[in-house]
Amino acid sequence: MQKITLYSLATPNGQKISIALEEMNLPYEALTVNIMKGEQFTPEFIKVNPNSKIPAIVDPAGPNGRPFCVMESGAILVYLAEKTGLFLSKDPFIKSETLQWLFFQMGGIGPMFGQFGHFFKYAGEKCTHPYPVERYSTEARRLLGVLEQRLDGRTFLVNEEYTIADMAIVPWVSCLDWGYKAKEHLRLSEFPRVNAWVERVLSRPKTAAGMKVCPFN
Ligand SMILES: N[C@@H](CCC(=O)N[C@@H](CS)C(=O)NCC(=O)O)C(=O)O
Repeated sequence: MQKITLYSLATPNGQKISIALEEMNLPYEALTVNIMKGEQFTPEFIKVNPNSKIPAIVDPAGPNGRPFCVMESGAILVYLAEKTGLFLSKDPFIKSETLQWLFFQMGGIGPMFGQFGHFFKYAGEKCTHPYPVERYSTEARRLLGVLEQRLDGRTFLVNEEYTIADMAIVPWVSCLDWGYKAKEHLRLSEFPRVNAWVERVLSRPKTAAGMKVCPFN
């Protein structure tokens, strides 16, 4: 099988895709796009992702047998799952539940945690008003509460099956601690089922390997 090219950086959105490539045993070549240096705006990368964001992939053997570019991490996860037949069940019930939690990440966890991280960790000098941190902390904790509830009696987000929904959400939740250093601020210990699920998911060797692809130097 020809190698997929992954354009990424070890941010939560990037990690989702390297986790999936590892877990699906797909051959790939990872190219780091340093978004701090503006490499997402080069003409070469814009041909792959017109939105200038990581992650993106090029599959040399796309749906019509020709090279195919895929942007948007949620769409990439679905594409890879359908290509391999892994981590997205064909059973309509399980498939819908997986997509619901994947979209919950794409529309909720990602944007809200991302804004939280921006104001909590990075924008301190530019914005001294407490409102953004308050707003996004409250929303981040609310979303963690939804996950805590969902994980009551479940091993993974969709019952006993490890799916692309877990792959999408775990990098964002773990980033609250290792990336944003917000463990105390968000009182993460109040979400024991979420913490146990993060540990369970990150103890999978391939998922752990995927977390380390395209590191920040
Ligand atoms: N909705 C997009 C979001 C991707 C995204 O925001 N990527 C960030 C890194 S985590 C990025 O490339 N930022 C560069 C920039 O905004 O210029 C996805 O899920 O793929």
